[in-house]
Amino acid sequence: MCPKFRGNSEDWLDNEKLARKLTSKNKKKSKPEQKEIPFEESNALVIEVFPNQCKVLTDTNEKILCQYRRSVFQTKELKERSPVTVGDRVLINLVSPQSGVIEALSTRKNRLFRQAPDRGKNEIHVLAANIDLLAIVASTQTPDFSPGLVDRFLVAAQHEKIPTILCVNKSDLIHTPETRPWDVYSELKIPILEISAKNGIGIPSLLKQITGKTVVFCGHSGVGKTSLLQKLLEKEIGAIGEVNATTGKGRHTTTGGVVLEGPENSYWIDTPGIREFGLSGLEPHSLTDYFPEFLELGCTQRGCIHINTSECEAIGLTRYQSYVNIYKSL
Ligand SMILES: Nc1nc2c(ncn2[C@@H]2O[C@H](COP(=O)(O)OP(=O)(O)OP(=O)(O)O)[C@@H](O)[C@H]2O)c(=O)[nH]1
Ligand SMILES: [Mg+2]
Ligand SMILES: [Zn+2]
Repeated sequence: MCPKFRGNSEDWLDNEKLARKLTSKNKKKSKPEQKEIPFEESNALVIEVFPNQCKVLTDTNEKILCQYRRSVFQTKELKERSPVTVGDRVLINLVSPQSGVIEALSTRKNRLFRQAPDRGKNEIHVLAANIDLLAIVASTQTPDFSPGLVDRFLVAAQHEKIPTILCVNKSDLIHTPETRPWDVYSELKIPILEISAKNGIGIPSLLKQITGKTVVFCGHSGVGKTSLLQKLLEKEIGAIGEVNATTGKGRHTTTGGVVLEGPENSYWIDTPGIREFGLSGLEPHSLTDYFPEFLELGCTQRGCIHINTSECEAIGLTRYQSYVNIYKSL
């Protein structure tokens, strides 16, 4: 149940019509100031987000449903699809024992975002905020390993200086030590863990990397993000869906990001599988900075942007096609 608000209705996101009416009446009123507060003044962590409200975990360990106060969320240069995201720190006020209102948003240390699908160029979807580590989850097969998505996550994470690991799940399904399409990432010094939620391979090393941290698990649908978190936490946490037997693709079983509490102040975030990761807030000419293996090339030294030229030494590198695809999408 939504908490009932008895104050100024223009403050509320779920009452858009009334809000518009009231604001048009009071046009001369100055804009409310954005309330961004330092971390120390926040008292709760956003653990789940719904269209008009979110669930928070308070510092006194209670789970409370909260509504948003409109004035708290002035738009920034890039409009966000939702007022808060999982991992946000907020200041809440209780309206009743189970419900509250968000009074202010704490300044974020980082945010992992993509272009919001089906919205304008300037609208973004923030997958999570205040992240210590991004765990990009992929699978050896069903669905097939997808380097394009891994590269996009790497660029987005590097843009926000978020450390990253690559978890290649379903390692129980590969039996021969043939060359692996993820080998290129170990050359780039990205920690790779070949793991299996099914038989537990690699789970202890993964635990070592993520304990005590806020870690967001991202990747395509069906790669086993929820299965991994279930294995790590040794309890039921949410639905796990069979992949489609014909296409080998996941069925988008997890539908919203959720923060799960792990050992020793760990906060692990399960996210829904994504189809596309459109990069946002990036200049095409700066893209080479995100492909460290390009930097040493002679053509880079000569100012080459690695697009539409036969003199380019980047052609033939493993991630060249990824680079071109991302460049063109920008
Ligand atoms: N063989 C094998 N199957 C696995 C492994 N991990 C998960 N699966 C299976 O993969 C399918 C998808 O698992 P989920 O955990 O729902 O995948 P997800 O990444 O959370 O998917 P979305 O929520 O749709 O994004 C299920 O049938 C799991 O049983 C694994 O290590 N090995
Ligand atoms: Mg899932
Ligand atoms: Zn070049």
